[in-house]
Amino acid sequence: MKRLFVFSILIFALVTVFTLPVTAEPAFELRIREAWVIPDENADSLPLNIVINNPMELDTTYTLVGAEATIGEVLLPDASVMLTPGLNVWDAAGGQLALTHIEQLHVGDAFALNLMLADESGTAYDFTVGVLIVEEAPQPAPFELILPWVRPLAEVPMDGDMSDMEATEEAQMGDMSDMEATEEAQMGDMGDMDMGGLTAAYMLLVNVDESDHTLVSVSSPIVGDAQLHQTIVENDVARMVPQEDGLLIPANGFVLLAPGGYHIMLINVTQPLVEGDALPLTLTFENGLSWEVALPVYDATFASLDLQFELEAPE
Ligand SMILES: [Cu+2]
Repeated sequence: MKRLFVFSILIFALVTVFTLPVTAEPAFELRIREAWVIPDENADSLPLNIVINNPMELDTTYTLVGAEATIGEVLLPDASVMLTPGLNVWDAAGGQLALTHIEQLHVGDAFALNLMLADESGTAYDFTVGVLIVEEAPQPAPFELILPWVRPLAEVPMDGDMSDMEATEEAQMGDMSDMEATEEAQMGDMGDMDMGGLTAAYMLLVNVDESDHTLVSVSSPIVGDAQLHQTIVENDVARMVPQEDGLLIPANGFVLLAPGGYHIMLINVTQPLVEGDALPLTLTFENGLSWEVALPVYDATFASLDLQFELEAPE
């Protein structure tokens, strides 16, 4: 880990100005399509395939100044890598980014890739992408993710039996009198009660298609039960309502999944989720279309949430 750190700092110093802040703001406007790596035991390094939409209307070009992943060392090409306005496809043909000194890659798993970006003015941004480990490239779909994240989960129950805990959880939900009692606070309470295996996923899900789509189900190989929920506050009481009809994403529009609102409830998670991990997730839509993504694990702040709410509907 120390070596990775030195590596990224070196890149930082060589490629860009020295005034970049150490802690950068997340890059909110960038939209993730697909990101994947295909394991190959015989290769010294593996290409990192990433498709990112940098919205045209913002007319901003970013330079990649560093990249790191806990799973291995990220190699940057000698030439500077740019995110130009429009769709950016970094793939094996493009030879942009590669992974080397890889610890372990299991097909079906995922990891987080942290990219450090700088815009033309030298302002730095953090951009975290969940990368799928797959046997073949995932099918493209007319969707994009902005700031996807999964709340970390320190522990999971040893016996894997959550039936009693779920019953307790339901009881808990009906009795929230605090205005701040979102599902986040509820999870905090559950954590205190030693309720493992339960967390939530959030994102801004953009539909770039000309027709409406409805997200009807979600699944993950390491999640027993993933449900679409909405937290609703009535008479100062917060409760989570399963969205039986799914989540509608209007044509060329988006739906925001954020603490206190819509979210993907992850129940019976079988592995701890720590920063540096990513959760592989399959989103299935009403027409049978499914989209494989990976959501990076970290604890986003409420400050960043405000910015998400300020985003305007995509063109
Ligand atoms: Cu929930």
